[in-house]
Amino acid sequence: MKINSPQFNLMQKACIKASRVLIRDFGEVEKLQVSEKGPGDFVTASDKRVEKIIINELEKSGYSILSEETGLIEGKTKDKKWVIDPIDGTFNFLNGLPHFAISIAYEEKSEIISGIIFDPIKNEMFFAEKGNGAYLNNSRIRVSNKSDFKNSCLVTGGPKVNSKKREFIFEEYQKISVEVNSHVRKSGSAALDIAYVASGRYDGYWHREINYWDIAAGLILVKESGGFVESLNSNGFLEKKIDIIATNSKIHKELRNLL
Ligand code: LIP
Repeated sequence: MKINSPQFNLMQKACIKASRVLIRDFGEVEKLQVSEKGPGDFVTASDKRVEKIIINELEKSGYSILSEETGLIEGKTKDKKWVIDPIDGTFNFLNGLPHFAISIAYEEKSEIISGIIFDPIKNEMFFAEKGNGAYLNNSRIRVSNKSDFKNSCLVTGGPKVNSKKREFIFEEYQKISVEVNSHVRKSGSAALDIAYVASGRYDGYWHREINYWDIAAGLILVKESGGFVESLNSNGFLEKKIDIIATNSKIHKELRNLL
């Protein structure tokens, strides 16, 4: 592994520590599926538990922290920030589906410098750092080489139940599905969707109204693996709800033109 910065080492330590609890809690969720009350409250508590472990580790740095459950914690060092999603794919987790991840990114002056997306069940750690490449566990990763848009494998997510753009998002999904012979997937974890684009498993990803913490670590993964990622919003990635497209570069234009 070629990444050894202090920020990366701290993120990785926090991630591994939190993943032990996450794996244990997932075992519990599977048992709760069959109970009368169901796993709802337990999952909410687990999300918070995992977040606390990560924050406790990362706050040693003095940087600011933006996390899904807690929001923004101002640090002493204002232009350095951790962006955390303790469980990305919460609904999968709740349903006992083994497809979710811990996502942590390190941001400096509004730019993501490094990131980790860890799927603890499959034991797959995707990580990248600016200028130092992207990796899955011990191997270097690259985006796919496909340029034939009609045969590309795409992934998306949403819309949220309360989205004002719900109809539009469904129509867009249908329009794009037709163009790629129905090869559009919905996995329920945005972080893993982007990590899979970075590792060549998917050729492209788009998502309307996604939160920054869901995709922050993915941004550097796609860039460092040779892909192309952009926000469709006028405020770029500073928007509260981001419209994102991330591809292997080769099919970018075709997908972009449909959005
Ligand atoms: C979820 C995403 C999912 C997306 C949802 C949501 P959470 O994140 O990863 O793919 O469609 O809008 O944001 O809530 O599980 O961290």
